[in-house]
Amino acid sequence: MAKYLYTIEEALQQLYKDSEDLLYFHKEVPEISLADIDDDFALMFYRDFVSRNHPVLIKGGVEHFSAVNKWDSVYFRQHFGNKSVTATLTPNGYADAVARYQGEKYFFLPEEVEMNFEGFLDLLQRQSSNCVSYIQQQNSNLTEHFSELLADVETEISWASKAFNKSPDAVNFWMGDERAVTSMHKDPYENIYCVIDGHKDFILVPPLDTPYVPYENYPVRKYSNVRPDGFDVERVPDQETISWVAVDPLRFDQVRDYPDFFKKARTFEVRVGKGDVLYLPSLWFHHVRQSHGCIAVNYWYDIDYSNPTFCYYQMLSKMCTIKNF
Ligand SMILES: O=C(O)CCC(=O)C(=O)O
Repeated sequence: MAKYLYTIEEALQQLYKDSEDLLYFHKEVPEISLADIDDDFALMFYRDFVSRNHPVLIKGGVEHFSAVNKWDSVYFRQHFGNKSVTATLTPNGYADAVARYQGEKYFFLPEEVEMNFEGFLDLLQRQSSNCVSYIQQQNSNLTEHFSELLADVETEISWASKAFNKSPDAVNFWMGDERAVTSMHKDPYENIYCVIDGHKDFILVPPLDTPYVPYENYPVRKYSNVRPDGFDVERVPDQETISWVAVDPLRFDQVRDYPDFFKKARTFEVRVGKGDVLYLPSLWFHHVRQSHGCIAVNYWYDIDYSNPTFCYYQMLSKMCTIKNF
């Protein structure tokens, strides 16, 4: 059997040092402006960000969408009040997230409820305690269910489609309560995230810091019958447990449980404002908060599986998987 000269820990230290010196020395998400978007932008975007798997904030990147001047609660109520939408409901704002219930930790899925847009906007406005609503389906709901709104945005982002050499797999519409938080996770998608109204606050952690992002196995449950005075909890058929990120980057009371995350994982905080675009590269961990009634549209482009970066991160994930006894 081959004898390796270095331990996994030594190799990970080398990775940390090199990425600190070469990749993440700016410690922040670079910002460019709409003025930089010319005919050559796709090439520049690919060269400077996609090929480096590095996020970038494009200020005013979708300012030209008519949605930016049109979409808000009043507009939706006037024009699409009767339109059927699928909203998710939770008692605490945490959908697809870990929460304590009767003394145990579970991974909770939200309740999904079909209602008309007006009903959703009423819920949003009322902000009842123990009932947090969010339109957050990631099934290309904008193209599949809100096609009336497509004329106010674009079906794809031309410079991104050119750089990725494909069209998006999904275009998603988001609108929600400021209490609705998306817990830390990663996706196998190149994400072009556009804020139409309000703002979103992202906390990002690069995939190179996978060694410091703890995962645990949780039993899965689903909220049901969420209402101001309570909620029910259901088992989910065919889904007993899930492995999910155990840490919440805002919960400093978790420092003792997950010291490596708070000491070593590099976090990049970025606010995406009205009309701005965030390029969130595939496999970056992200945690997301929002202003009340924030509206966003994001374009998910499938990851390039033939790129060595994907294989490399797969290997890193395997190396860092710890056996739980
Ligand atoms: O906007 C959010 O709440 C979450 C966005 C997200 O997780 C994504 O686009 O992958």
